[in-house]
Amino acid sequence: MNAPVPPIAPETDAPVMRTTCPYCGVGCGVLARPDGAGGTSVAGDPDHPANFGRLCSKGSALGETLGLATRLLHPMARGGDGRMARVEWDTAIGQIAQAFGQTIERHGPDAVAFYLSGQLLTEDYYAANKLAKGFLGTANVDTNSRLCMASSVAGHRRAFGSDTVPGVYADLDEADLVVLVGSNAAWCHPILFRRLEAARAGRGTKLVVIDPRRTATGDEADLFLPVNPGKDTVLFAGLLAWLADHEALDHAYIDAHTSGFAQALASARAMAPDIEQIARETGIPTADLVEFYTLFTTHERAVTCYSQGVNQSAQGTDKVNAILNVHLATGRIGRPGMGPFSLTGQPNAMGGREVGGLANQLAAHMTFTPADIDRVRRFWRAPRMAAREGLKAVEMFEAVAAGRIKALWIMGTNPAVSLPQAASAARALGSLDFLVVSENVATNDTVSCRPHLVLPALAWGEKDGTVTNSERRISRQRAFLPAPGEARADWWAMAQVGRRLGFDEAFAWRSAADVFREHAALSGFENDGSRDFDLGGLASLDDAAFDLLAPVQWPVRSEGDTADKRFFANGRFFTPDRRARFVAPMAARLATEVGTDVPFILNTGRIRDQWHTMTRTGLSPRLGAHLPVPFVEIHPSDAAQLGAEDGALVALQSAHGSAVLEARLSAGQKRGALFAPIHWSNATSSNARINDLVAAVTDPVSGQPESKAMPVRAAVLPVRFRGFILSRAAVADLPALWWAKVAVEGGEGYLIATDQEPDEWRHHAAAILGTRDYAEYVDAPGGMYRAAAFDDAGALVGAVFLSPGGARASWDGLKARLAARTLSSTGRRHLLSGRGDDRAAASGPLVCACFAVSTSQIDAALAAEPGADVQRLGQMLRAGTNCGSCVPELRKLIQRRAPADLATVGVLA
Ligand SMILES: Nc1nc2c(c(=O)[nH]1)N[C@H]1C(S)=C(S)[C@@H](COP(=O)(O)OP(=O)(O)OC[C@H]3O[C@@H](n4cnc5c(=O)[nH]c(N)nc54)[C@H](O)[C@@H]3O)O[C@H]1N2
Ligand SMILES: Nc1nc2c(c(=O)[nH]1)N[C@H]1C(S)=C(S)[C@@H](COP(=O)(O)OP(=O)(O)OC[C@H]3O[C@@H](n4cnc5c(=O)[nH]c(N)nc54)[C@H](O)[C@@H]3O)O[C@H]1N2
Ligand code: SF4
Ligand SMILES: [Mo]
Repeated sequence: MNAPVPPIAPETDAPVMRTTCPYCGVGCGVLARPDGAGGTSVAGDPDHPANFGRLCSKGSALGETLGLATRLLHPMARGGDGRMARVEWDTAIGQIAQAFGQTIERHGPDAVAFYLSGQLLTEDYYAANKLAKGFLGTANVDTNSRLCMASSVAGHRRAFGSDTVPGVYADLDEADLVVLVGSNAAWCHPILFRRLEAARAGRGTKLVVIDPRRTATGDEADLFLPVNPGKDTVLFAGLLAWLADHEALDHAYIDAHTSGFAQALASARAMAPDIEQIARETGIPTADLVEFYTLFTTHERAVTCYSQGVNQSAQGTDKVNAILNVHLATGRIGRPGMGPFSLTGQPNAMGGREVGGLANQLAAHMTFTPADIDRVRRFWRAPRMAAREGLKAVEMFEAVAAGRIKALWIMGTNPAVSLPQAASAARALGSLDFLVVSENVATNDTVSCRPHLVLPALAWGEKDGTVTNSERRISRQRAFLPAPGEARADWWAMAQVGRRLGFDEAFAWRSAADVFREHAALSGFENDGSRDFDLGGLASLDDAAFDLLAPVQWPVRSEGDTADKRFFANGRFFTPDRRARFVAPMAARLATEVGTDVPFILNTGRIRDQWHTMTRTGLSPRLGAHLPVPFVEIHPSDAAQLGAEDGALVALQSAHGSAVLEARLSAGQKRGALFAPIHWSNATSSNARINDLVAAVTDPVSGQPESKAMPVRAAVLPVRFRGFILSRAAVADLPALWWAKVAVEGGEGYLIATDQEPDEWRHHAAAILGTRDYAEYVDAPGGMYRAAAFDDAGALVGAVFLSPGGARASWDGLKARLAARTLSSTGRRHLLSGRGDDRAAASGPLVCACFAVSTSQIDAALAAEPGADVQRLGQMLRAGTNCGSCVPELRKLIQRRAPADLATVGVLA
């Protein structure tokens, strides 16, 4: 158990635990205080150097996601009848050891594999790699980071000889120019973005955003460059040539510390011969190109942050190197306020890279060279070292489908949703001889793929260990809740399997601290500065020191190492000749081109208040209120051509699958481009799993899939009725044509579409609302159906509402009623009339998730005070004053109302 952390709120007796947010790679410190009755309050840790007390909407809502209702609490095994039944942990461990052991005996070590996640703790990740690469003899260990950071890893290794993120967050405070490439940081790294906004307010930092669509982040930019999908390489090749032509190169740095410059410049010139050609290819107006190039030329303190718009593409590694090239050519790397900066997505994307979680890496940032293999073998005293790289995620699932991989252990990821060609991936899982899934939740699309065994893993608040954020800072995740049911740490389960296979000594860890010390020791083993990753100074922490470990950035080469944590200021890299390498960019082409039958290009990504496949954020009513349904963003002119009004259902179809999504008209889209979120799965919607459409095409260097440019066609899906269902309990087997599930206060909500007549819905409603008393209103000719059920106290417990037409009806009034738990008799009477409680009914979409402030409240405030700015809105409604994630949207609402010259607003402090 953890030693109690020094008291943080001395005025109360409640134990407060310092821990780390389990969502994005910003890695914010969290103070968690369980109330002893199943609830937990959370707040930002004012002393954590990633967030200094702030949390975004997702972090703030963590307390709402800790319930046990959806959790997997016991190991379950599939019996002969196909049903899952409880088994003892001991039996489960025996089954895995036997299945993996026998498969290796019969088919060799490469017939088994592990598919892991950047949401595992470093200790879990370390255990998996040691087991597979040292003791089972296979490097078939890959992770969802392949879908996330692999191109950055590959780009770093090509340029630096190591997978090193050179900079630190403080560089954003000290920069004069920040360029965000393929990053919607306002939504995906919100607290880091707020830090950047604060720096802009203080120092006037210029912000350039490069993205094919205008996002909440793009809205905040001084200069927004709407690059054509995939054309970042051309844009940065053009910048390299421009720097050369405008005498902005650092020749001394290039000569002393790099190689390959002349060739890279020649290739860049060939790719981007003149500004008109660059404008044509990138779709960026010439004047804006010149402005960007000039800004970069004249601002030495420049940081270029990049994320999935760069990584997730068929030429992602070249995009990364095109960015690294311009920083190397100007010597702007490793010094305060300058450098390239890969923003990592998951809370422990970096930790996974540190332990060698990718199939082409070995532990502690070593690779599959004979010397490294031998070093790791000696350290582990490994009987069966993997001798070569293993299969990368997409190849791994191809090998599963082809029957070459026969036993697979999935841990902390939901590949049936997140892999490209998700339906094929799910089918492949069903064909395995042995599939084990370690999960927090009892059901999701992967758990539905008929695993032989599912294992209950500890979740956030229960697990204990370390994670590393985007700036290489290691923070503790500490347990503040007891392990529920029979849930166990992932590292523990793997260590048990290792021991069952006969490797007692190698897997004798008693705690996360034991695993961490071994990991730290390996990083320092025969290192002497030859490898970037070094935690040698933490290798002998005792248990108490591990429990109290304060956030610390690597490298920590010796105890108390306080050297500057930036890399490469000294110009010494980790290549054999210690010089950085320029990489000549290759022609930038999309993997698959649009055509007449597939005229749209589908881009995919994230929304502000949901996390990936929604197994956790999907439980929070507050987070569900911002963007409740799966949608597709479409340019108004394209929508007009399709005949799609805002809110209509649109069917997308690709060569691989289809989805039905609600149209959101947005002038921020390019013509011919669509954007859809990745979050919905078959568990949360009838037909919105976006990766069913996305082809499994990968970058040739990194193996990362192209997730952001899939050719599709689109058509309006005519439906006769739209409506919703509200229910205290989840509803199984919805009889609707289309549905999406939304967490609502007091129960579950479903937004639905149907072609069935009101009369048919009378039967469905009876089944959904059960035997309880309910009132009905049927207007068959008018196409209206409404039913509402009440409990003995008269409170609303369920409702089914349908109305004719293709647009979604507002459900805010009814939602408020379900939450209320009591209802006046007038309220009940009004309910079926659809009039509802006016205040609640008029609330409209939620903008500020922290204080539940809706669009209509904001509109009302702006009507009352037309000159109100963001700060004033904060005073009036509290909107935007907590996490600030909604500030860009507030600004937009203000701009929409205000004449252009009134639209300037201050930045929140
Ligand atoms: N709210 C929220 N935050 C998250 C997550 C979440 O699920 N929800 N997930 C976390 C994880 S794991 C990750 S990896 C990060 C991802 O963080 P981001 O990378 O910021 O998020 P995405 O929405 O995937 O994609 C970023 C942008 O790339 C743009 N893009 C698409 N194609 C191109 C292109 O060719 N060039 C350029 N320049 N841009 C392009 C997209 O339009 C999109 O706006 O977010 C993390 N934070
Ligand atoms: N088209 C398209 N596809 C994408 C992306 C995209 O932008 N576009 N983005 C890609 C990226 S960057 C990412 S990171 C992936 C994310 O995709 P996934 O990793 O598949 O998404 P999650 O929902 O985070 O899945 C994590 C699962 O692990 C469980 N879990 C959480 N913590 C633990 C734990 O400690 N132990 C165990 N055993 N289980 C745990 C959760 O309940 C959940 O089911 O999606 C990728 N796929
Ligand atoms: S920015 Fe938000 S999601 Fe990311 S670590 Fe901080 S609180 Fe968590
Ligand atoms: Mo990610």
